[in-house]
Amino acid sequence: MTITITAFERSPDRGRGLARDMRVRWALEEAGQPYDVSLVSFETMKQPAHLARQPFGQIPTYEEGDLSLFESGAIVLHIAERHGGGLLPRDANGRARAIAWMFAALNTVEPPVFDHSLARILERNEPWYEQRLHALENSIRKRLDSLSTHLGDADWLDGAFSAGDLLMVSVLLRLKSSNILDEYPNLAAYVARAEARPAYQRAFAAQLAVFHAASGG
Ligand SMILES: N[C@@H](CCC(=O)N[C@@H](CS)C(=O)NCC(=O)O)C(=O)O
Repeated sequence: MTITITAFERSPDRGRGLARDMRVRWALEEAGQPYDVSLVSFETMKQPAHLARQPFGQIPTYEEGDLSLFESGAIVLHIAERHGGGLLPRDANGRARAIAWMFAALNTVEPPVFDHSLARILERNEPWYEQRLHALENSIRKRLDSLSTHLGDADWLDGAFSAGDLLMVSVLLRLKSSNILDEYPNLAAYVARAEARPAYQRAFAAQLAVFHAASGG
């Protein structure tokens, strides 16, 4: 059954792989599932046809037969459950823990990381920018301190690579353009380890090709 996802026609991140279609592409590559991509403009995303798939007018969405999904975390979980790819452990407890890490990535780590990237883009000229940035960096450090302690010398968060790692790394990648990640050598190595995965590289190349095509080069 054909899988179709949506992604930005022209990603604001200029092909750096930070838009949330990247995590879905990556999960599909891990699971060895071919997929089509429907590219949407910001304008199209707010039209009824897209809102019927994604009530908040965002990307990514996922369609497979009569299933239509939104929310990148839910999509990655669906791919892991239906298509495997080793994204969830076979044993029930390991699987529950991997799902807990998926939630931790999206619910505990992503909020301050995302606010930080947004502030760097949208709030740069505000008089309180430096204070806000400092506060956001401290919120991020609080999370990274704990994450770094948990990871220790391990390769992945809980045994073998899982959808929990996929989402956690997808979130941490947003920090690459700041220096915060470098304060945590084990987390920087964790991100690099994930980026070296062939599935990640295929997904990254695919989204970059879209950006190059849209930019005429
Ligand atoms: N929680 C949603 C967030 C989706 C989201 O923020 N998508 C961004 C791209 S990464 C978007 O479509 N932004 C455009 C907009 O909100 O108008 C998910 O994980 O899928």
